[in-house]
Amino acid sequence: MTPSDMPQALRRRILAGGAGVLASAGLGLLSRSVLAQSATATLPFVNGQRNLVAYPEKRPLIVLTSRPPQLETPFEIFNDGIITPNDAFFVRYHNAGLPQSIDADKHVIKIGGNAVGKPFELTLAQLRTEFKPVEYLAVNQCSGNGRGLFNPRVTGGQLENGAMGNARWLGVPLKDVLARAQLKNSARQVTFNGLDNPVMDGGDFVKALDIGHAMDGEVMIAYQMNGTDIPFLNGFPVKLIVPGYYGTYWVKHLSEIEVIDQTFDGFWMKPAYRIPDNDCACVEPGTAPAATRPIGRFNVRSFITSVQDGARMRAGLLASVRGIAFDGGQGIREVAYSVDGGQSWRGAKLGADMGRYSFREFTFGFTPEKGQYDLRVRAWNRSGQSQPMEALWQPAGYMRNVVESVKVVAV
Ligand SMILES: Nc1nc2c(c(=O)[nH]1)N[C@H]1C(S)=C(S)[C@@H](COP(=O)(O)O)O[C@H]1N2
Ligand SMILES: [Mo]
Repeated sequence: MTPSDMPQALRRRILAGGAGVLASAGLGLLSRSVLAQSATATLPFVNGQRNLVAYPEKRPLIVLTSRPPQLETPFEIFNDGIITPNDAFFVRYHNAGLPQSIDADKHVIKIGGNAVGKPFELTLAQLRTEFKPVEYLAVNQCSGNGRGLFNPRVTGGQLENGAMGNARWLGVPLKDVLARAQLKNSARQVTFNGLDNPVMDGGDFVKALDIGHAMDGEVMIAYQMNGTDIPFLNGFPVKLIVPGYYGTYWVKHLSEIEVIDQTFDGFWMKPAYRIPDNDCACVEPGTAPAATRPIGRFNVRSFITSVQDGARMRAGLLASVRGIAFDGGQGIREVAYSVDGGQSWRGAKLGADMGRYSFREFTFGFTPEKGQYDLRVRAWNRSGQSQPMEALWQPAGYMRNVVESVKVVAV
């Protein structure tokens, strides 16, 4: 992002916040020094060369696109802890018209639609003071996390597995806010819009949930992430949290909520963000699904985080291998590991349960002899769902959850 691409709000907020480097160096100097320091990463697929750039409030992250900003978390960071730090959390936008300035004190959320009896506006101050707050950990994951690894390849953002993160969200249940709007019996869906806009007409990013889901008491309007303001690029000052569901529903810079008497069919619900309407949400590679439905909950995933593919290990030395697992909200029941490419499996040790929407840590010990190893992990959730050994395929490149392989050599 060059300084002229950078929304005013980012500048002002950072400058006002007194981040030393920016304030003293000035933006022109900053962008040159960022460029001078910029590192690169090579993701494990063809055309996987990426720049690492530090955007405002962010450490250097993997740049997928700069207009709008789309940033992926370098995978090693997931080994630092169960919570993904705000400055390392991935960023995804669809439209390049980011808000020019957001004054949290003036921000309002408009609640309306043809299925409410009493439309109203809510300020951030009201949200913070007039409702009972709730807090929980939950993973946000982009539908296309891992899309770059699809084989055959599919179009769309070519991500490795860094378009996910786990954070502690503090906010107010959407249910309590909607309860003030006097919902009519005709209420069928609730739509959500944020302050970002398309640069040309059409395609505003609006998402919808069924009324029962919106009123489940868990869907949250969050105003804090990991104990502090939500970073601008992650949706400051308020963001919808839909635990267990793909990130596409987690609308950022939330400004408009409408309760409507029909199924919303805006572009981002139809035809975008749909999956094959069958049990595996998959089709034969290269074919199109006969019918589709909107994408929903996460499937089960697990990753080794302490060892990267291609790493060298010390032969004869006990290595403690660590990783994370998560699912769409049942909670993780079991993680198994293999060091021989899936021939034989043993149970890994689960870490503390931080809630059924959070990453769950696991560990296992492994003393390699000299030679090559193919490490794999596979998780099950509490309803017995797991991960496929061979990757499933679908044309949009969503929902990758194959048992990944980490090849290491012990010397
Ligand atoms: N306002 C707005 N909210 C949005 C989007 C967007 O383009 N605009 N993208 C969605 C998608 S697809 C994802 S994966 C998540 C990413 O959240 P993050 O950028 O905070 O990581 O934001 C969602 N919310
Ligand atoms: Mo996404």
